[in-house]
Amino acid sequence: MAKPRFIALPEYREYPEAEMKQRAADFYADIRRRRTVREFSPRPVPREVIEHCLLAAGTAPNGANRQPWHFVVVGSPEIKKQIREAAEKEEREFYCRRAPREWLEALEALGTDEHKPFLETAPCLIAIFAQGYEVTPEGKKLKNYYVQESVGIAAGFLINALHHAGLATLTHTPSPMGFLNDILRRPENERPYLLLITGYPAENAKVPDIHKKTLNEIATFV
Ligand code: IYR
Repeated sequence: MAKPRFIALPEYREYPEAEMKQRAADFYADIRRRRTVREFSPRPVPREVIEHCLLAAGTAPNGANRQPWHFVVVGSPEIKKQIREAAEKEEREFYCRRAPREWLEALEALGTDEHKPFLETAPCLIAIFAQGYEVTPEGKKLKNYYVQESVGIAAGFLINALHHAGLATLTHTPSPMGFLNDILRRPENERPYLLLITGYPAENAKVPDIHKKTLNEIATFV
């Protein structure tokens, strides 16, 4: 058993209460501006921005610090085309056959359908993979813990970091999305978790007129 090694908490900052309140309010004001966008501009995004956002995502708390994620950043038009074709095939199945009526009704307000042009228009698709286990250099399988939670938190950090940098995102989950393993040549221990479409919104991008629940609806103080 490895002995735990501790260091003094580095870089924690407490703010004076007034500043704390202002920061909390400012953060909410900024994150509430984020909207999922389905119409993207083809303008390229700086690689350095994506790199910093991925580093931010990689700081997410996670099970046993295994960091059970891998991000594939797709900028290649050929690979984007392959992903679009495979995703639209699944989506056609979903919208025309598999989806129960109740699910389609729930999606009505969003105006989504089986056409996914953004998979080619957007400059950057970030495929997020979850690693169910690790393979040691000796070829031994090492189980990971709280994989779904960990990768979900990292995806949240990533969406937040991209928004903070001024980029729009769309969380896209064609189902099933095993085709991402084939196209992106990811190993057996990784499962696609989310495809994060990233870029600038198209000039006249429109979003559905939907609203968030109130604090009373989402929280209880006891
Ligand atoms: N994956 C499909 C359907 C879809 C499902 C949910 I839940 C959404 O919030 C949005 C879409 C699609 O991407 O169209």
